[in-house]
Amino acid sequence: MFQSKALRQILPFPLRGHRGHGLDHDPDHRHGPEMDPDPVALDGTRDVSGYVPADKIQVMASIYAENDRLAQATQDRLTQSGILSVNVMGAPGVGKTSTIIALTEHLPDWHHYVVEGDIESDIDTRTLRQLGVETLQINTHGACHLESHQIDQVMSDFDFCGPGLMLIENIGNLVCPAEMVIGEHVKLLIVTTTDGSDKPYKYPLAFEKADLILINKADLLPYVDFDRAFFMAGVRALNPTAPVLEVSARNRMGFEPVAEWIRQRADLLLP
Ligand SMILES: Nc1nc2c(ncn2[C@@H]2O[C@H](COP(=O)(O)OP(=O)(O)OP(=O)(O)O)[C@@H](O)[C@H]2O)c(=O)[nH]1
Ligand SMILES: [Mg+2]
Repeated sequence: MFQSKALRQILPFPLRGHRGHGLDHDPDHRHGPEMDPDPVALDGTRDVSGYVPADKIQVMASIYAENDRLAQATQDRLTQSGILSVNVMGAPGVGKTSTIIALTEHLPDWHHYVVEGDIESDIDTRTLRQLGVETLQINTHGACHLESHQIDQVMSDFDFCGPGLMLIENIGNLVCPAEMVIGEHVKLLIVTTTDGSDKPYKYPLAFEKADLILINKADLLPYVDFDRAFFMAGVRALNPTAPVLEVSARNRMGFEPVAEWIRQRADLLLP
């Protein structure tokens, strides 16, 4: 069953949610401590997410507190430098790097600073550097999301030469990156027409937390069965306000309103 009442209300059929990311309670809740100790649901399906004993709650809380403190310090430093930071999230291959390239082209008067997060390799970093974009690489060697201490470490390696835009490509993953703040002003979530319109229902936290949602690969809409109405019903049940825009990063289509939204955010959040 869905933890989110809003999703339960709009669905005509029962689906199973991720218990570790309940949306009806503490919005900062992460893995573990609040889970139902009985892993067997009424419909007979088994929750294998694991129950964490109460004596571990304190340890989890302190880990996230330190992450959040460092993230706030990074955000403050970027704000003072006039740099808007964007946490670019989405599943592998949705077009995060392609979108970053499109955004640098659509905001040509800004300085661009990119952090590339990957489990392994520097393929995307090399692509961006070849285009002249200042890019630093973080490899997590297994971890499914970036953390704020990693951003804090690369901040001093940037040669900040003025106000601008910092784009942080998180690890390709629609689950874990949504749980962590890493110093961003804005969470940008990218999904694609090719991945199906059921993603808000299956991965609700990312949609709930997003400030801006892009549906990429819009050029492929004629060839896939992406159901806009079903997708939007799920998004709006979780997130009533985030703009949802269709783009094609490959064809550089639809990015004018995205760039304008980013300009407005910078006007709002930066001195
Ligand atoms: N048709 C189409 N293909 C796209 C579009 N955007 C990206 N692609 C293709 O999708 C593939 C993945 O794009 P990337 O930008 O590397 O995606 P990513 O999310 O950065 O991938 P990872 O870093 O591996 O998680 C590439 O082959 C792109 O050319 C689009 O708008 N339309
Ligand atoms: Mg990439």
